[in-house]
Amino acid sequence: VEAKKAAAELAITEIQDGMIVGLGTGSTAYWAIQGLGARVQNGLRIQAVATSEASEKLAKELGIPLIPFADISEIDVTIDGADEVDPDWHLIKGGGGALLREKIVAFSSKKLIIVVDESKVVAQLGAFPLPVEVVKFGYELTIRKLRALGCEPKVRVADNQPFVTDNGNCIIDCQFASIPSPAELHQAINGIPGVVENGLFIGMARKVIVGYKDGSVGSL
Ligand code: A5P
Repeated sequence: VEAKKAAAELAITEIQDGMIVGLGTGSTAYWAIQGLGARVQNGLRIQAVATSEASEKLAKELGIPLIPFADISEIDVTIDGADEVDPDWHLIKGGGGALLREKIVAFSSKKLIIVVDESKVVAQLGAFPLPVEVVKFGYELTIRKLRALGCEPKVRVADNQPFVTDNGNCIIDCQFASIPSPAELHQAINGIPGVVENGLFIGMARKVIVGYKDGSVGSL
């Protein structure tokens, strides 16, 4: 907890009056939203968009003003977590199932700040199974095409049912032996009809803040 909180607290120091802020999802982004809530209560004036229903609910509880996507063209800063970060700042995201909304928000953000604890930093992506969001229609076929890319695909289950995303889709967790060429794999996966989006975030992060067990922080 300390490591995640420390990283999140450093990240929110970048947020200033008047900004439109993207709120990430997960247990690290949670601390960023908490910290922003406290600053808003102390007079910080921001407007926010959320990357999941869970984060939207938390923001509302904390009194962070939310703005409809229709009213914005760009987001100033988004603060989000990740499941893996490599030395090129490529990411695997979607462990929490929010990868599609996270990628939509990240793509329209001037700056994406990633907050992680040290356990997420890897030399090469792929030990964490890559989450892929797929539509339910014909997903047995979609899964075969994913397997043909060289992974062991598994339908994500929650409470003995296939997990359903905020967008009404399924998540297939794809275990590759390793992911030596993340950009190519990203293209190949998104080229399969039935795939909505995958959890590889290539060249999107502009800053990575790493929190350590002793509460110290550093940049990657
Ligand atoms: C949510 O879909 C993910 O992309 C999260 O950003 C990721 O799982 C990180 O979550 P934690 O901070 O809880 O590890």
